[in-house]
Amino acid sequence: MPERKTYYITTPIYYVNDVPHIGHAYTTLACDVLARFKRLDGFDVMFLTGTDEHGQKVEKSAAAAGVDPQSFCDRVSGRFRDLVESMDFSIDQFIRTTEDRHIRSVQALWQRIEAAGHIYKGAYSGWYSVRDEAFYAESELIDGPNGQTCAPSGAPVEWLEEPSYFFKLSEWQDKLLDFYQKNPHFVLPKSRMNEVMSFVKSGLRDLSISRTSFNWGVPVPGDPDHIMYVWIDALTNYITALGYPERSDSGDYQRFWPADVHMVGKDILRFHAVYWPAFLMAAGLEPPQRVFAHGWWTNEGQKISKSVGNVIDPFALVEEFGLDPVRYFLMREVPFGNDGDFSREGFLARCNADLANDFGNLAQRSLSMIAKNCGGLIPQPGLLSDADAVLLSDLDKTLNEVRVHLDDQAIHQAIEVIWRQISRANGYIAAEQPWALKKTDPERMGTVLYVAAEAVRNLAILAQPLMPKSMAHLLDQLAVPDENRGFADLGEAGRLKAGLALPAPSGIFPRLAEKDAS
Ligand code: ME8
Repeated sequence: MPERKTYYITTPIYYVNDVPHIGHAYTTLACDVLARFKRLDGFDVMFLTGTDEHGQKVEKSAAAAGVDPQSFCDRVSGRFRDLVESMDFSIDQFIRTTEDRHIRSVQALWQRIEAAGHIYKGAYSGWYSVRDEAFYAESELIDGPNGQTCAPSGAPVEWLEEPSYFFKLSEWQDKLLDFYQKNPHFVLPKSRMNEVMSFVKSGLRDLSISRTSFNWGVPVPGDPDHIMYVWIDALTNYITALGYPERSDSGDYQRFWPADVHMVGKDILRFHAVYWPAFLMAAGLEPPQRVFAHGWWTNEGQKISKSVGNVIDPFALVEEFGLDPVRYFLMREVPFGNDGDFSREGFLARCNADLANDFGNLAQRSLSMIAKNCGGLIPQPGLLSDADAVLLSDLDKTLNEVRVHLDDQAIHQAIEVIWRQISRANGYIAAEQPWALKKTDPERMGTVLYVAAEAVRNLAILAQPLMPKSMAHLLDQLAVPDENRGFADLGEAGRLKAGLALPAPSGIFPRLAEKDAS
């Protein structure tokens, strides 16, 4: 039997200096949708998330909270795990950079890069931002709000002078440009690939990769006064999870590396698209296949920030409106890759229009007419009319269209394809008027309701990655067995059997409203 195709997708590992907010939920959700889609499409999937626990920022946050760094990390990492539960993320692994396996892995990678001659010892003097955990050139700095000099992100910077190990990044300019040219889709969206290329073309300076002024991190092998730069530590998580270095010649590393997609926010693209492939190539390892940089969420038009006090809590949102509307809105509202704004009004309008009206209505009227007019049994279809055949054959083409979009991580376009079919199916029912056929032509009514039920079944299977719980509930109502919910069951292969008894229908998408407005 041929080996199954594999798919390895990762989220950034999140800093534990802060509790999870909607931005973190968004990135992991996008990966969850892609991972679920690939599993249903027959792939062997590895979906990784976790927490980034070292570095000066975390050390400072722990000190401010008055606890030792490890206890602090345990506590906040636990909240990111809770988010996985709360949002039904189908992860295969949760990695923490304080785990022993990871410390071994980072040290092994360092030694390999060093042995290949890409690391030297020197002294760093320059600007550093603890909030970004990043070094900046003088030319990159901007004037901040209070006349302070800031990083381009607006984060404060400080002047550093200390002994440091360096990675010879300056030697990687041509090799990276060559790699991008050969892999023009390495970074998506395309505009982000252009940004990365112009950054690299503008010249690369050697990168300071160790610090001596704090302790919370992985010691440099053979020189424990130096703590590794938190980004070399963090990026390595993607191979630690596959068993690097001990099991790098067999098992998961062989099966899943290079990763299919590193999903990141646009803030951390440079680390993933410049430093990470350079580190890997320097160690003689393959770079990942794709880095997708998505956009930034604001809240009612404002930058989300703890100090403004407008952080959107994903736990509270799910508690208030239920999980699947939240999953749907985040993935559908904004073209994936662009920035987006969260507003409660926009949320309610979108969910009511697309879920309660479009999909909910299609499911509800098809199922309730079968319950009422066909004794709750899937009707026997007669000869198919042109309209029936067109609807079914359009549905058969949907998977391919969705697949093409999701291979480019164009999640919103995949959703649009599904919703176009929902709207066609609603149009079909409106045109065929099965309710009017009950008296005039019950046999034709049976055919129309059969085709409508098939449309619901196919669309529910396709929408599972997006809204797993609601779609499971809908497929239960169509009495589709658990083992017949994969993409192999779409179309002819899984057609509903006439005479199948359905449970009593119940709504899947209640209309949402502000509490005080109802
Ligand atoms: O950068 N909108 O961790 P982090 C959209 N530890 N996405 C957002 C967002 C927003 N407003 N805010 C955060 C780190 N994100 C490093 C990563 S990986 C080897 C190390 C998401 O906790 C987005 O994915 O600061 C962003 O890239 C990530 O959270 C930053 O998380």
